[in-house]
Amino acid sequence: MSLLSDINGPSDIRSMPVSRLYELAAELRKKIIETVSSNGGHLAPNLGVVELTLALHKVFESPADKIVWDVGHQCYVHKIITGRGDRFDSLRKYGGLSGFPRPDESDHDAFAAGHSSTSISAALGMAVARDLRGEKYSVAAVIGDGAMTGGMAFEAMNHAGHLQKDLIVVLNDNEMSIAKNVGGMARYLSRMRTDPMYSRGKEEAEQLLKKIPSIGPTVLKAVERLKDSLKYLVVPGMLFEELGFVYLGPIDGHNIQDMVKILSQAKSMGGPVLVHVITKKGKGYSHAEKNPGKFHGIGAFDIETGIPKNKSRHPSYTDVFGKTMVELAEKDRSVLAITAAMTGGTGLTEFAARFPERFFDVGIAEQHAVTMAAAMASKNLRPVVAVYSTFLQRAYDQIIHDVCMQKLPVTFAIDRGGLVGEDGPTHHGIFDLSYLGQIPNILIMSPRDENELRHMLKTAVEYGGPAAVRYPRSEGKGCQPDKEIKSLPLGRAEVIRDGMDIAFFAVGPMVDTALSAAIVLENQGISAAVVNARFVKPVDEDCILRYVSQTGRIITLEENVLSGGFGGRVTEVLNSSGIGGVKIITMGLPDSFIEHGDRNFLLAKYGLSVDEVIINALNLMNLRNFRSPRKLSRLSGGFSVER
Ligand SMILES: Cc1ncc(C[n+]2csc(CCOP(=O)(O)OP(=O)(O)O)c2C)c(N)n1
Repeated sequence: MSLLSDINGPSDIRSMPVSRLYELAAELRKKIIETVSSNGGHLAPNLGVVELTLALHKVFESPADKIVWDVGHQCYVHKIITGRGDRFDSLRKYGGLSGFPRPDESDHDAFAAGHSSTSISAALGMAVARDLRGEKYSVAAVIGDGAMTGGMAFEAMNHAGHLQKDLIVVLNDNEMSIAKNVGGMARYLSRMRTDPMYSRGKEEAEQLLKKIPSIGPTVLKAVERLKDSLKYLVVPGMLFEELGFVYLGPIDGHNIQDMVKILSQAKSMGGPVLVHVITKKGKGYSHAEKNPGKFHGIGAFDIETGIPKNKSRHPSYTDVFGKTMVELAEKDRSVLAITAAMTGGTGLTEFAARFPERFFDVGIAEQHAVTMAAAMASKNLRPVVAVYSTFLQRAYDQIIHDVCMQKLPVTFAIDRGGLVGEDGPTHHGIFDLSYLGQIPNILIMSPRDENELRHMLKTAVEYGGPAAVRYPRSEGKGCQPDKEIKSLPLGRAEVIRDGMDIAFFAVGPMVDTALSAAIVLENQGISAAVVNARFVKPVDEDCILRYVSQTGRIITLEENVLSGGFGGRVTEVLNSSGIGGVKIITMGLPDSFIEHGDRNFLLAKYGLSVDEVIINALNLMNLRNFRSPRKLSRLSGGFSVER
């Protein structure tokens, strides 16, 4: 009989003896491995926090007490034991459980997340609200050592130490971000784990704690005394103490008894307390333990061998970016690569190995990455900041204030532009064309295939000012790479096919959607031009105006929110041209956060499909008799969605 089937909520965890919780931990690991092996997801981070999550739920009474997960990618155990176990097989699927905490999914998800280093700020905000409203509950933030490298975490620690609110920060230290963690904080934590001086300090602290009969203010006083007596030499966590936290740890994050003890102490102490917990990323699944980076976030895989199930046929845009960076760096010694803790994810592994002195992993610190790149560029280097679209949002002011205002030659290689699929709203890269498009001095490009990505990268690096190349999370088309990487003519679109009745202006992968629609329309006797925009900023005004006068009908397509996007820019060109009577439809994503689900499904759902382009074209031409989706689907062979 499985223990898990009897868990209906966290009160069942609280009433279970600790010895049985270990059996439950084994069942949880099995369930998580099975589900992620078929749905994909964050495996290694979740396997590492099984015991920690059980201990947290034994000590804190969720949802009255608030557990705030940082990034939130490690919340699977929490989801299963807070009443969502029966739906866990729907994880990351359209309409199913999200892979991240979502208060609209459950009261037990105290705060939404997906981006790193927000948990301490969020927990502090809750603690302040609790006290102002005269309420009583505990607030605990759970943050990884990787997320601790993010500036926001330090800002929040600094402020929390100042406010002295009752607040617990659980530092889940597994020595890993996605890959090996970087920097002084990582070194500091590692010293606490291994340095005998620190261990001795810890033992002495434990002895002292044991001698104290009751917990509460007495403990605080004792810890204060201990801190004074051992001074800076042997008190572990002195950095946190200086910030105004009481430091407890380090403790074994796979030992539930110890954690329950320390977390209970932390809960009753008052003031800000940091509990330092040591865990093993990927714990309990040998492939993930051996290779926690690969199993950090993974698609479907075979449990036995650990090998991914879905082999891609062609190199991804990310792969092609990585190779091109190596090619560019071979020829130009001023080319540098910068990543914020995403070396593998952004395709820079080979670059890092080939050019270690020109490669910088800054930790989860996008803002710092961008300003540092600006300064490097000001000193005649050509930094390329490789970053996912969604995480670049963090560095908006740095792009404006440090890069664009000074017209510095920083290249932004923006991966995961557009819908990313199963990771959902926190990870879709659907705002970048808008948020970058508003900034003066920046060049924005988006390739229609991986070959064009190569040319755009060279164009960006040689441009001499701020430039962005935005590409999707997908495999490439397998096109034959051109022998030479060449610079593209600035601000010029590419006419892929001419047409007399209507013109499609499309960005990035949407060019192929437009092309498929044009072929279907041709069979119906409609002549549609297809233009690959290439440049989202500046748009090719001449080309737009040429097709306006040739066809009088324009459809724009982009995988970005419509608000402030490419279509808006084309409309502005038309408005300021003074040409009247032009029929235009702008196709893009709505003004809303898009849920998680299969990327192609979402594209179809939100109307970025061949069928929808055809319908819009026919509408513009007043030919409404083709409106039947079924008929269209037959014509286009496309992915049709009931609406
Ligand atoms: C602002 C931001 N940048 C990058 C990421 C991508 N990311 C997700 S998890 C992660 C590593 C987190 O490491 P850690 O906090 O130690 O958690 P662990 O996975 O080791 O448990 C990174 C870089 C992110 N979520 N948010």
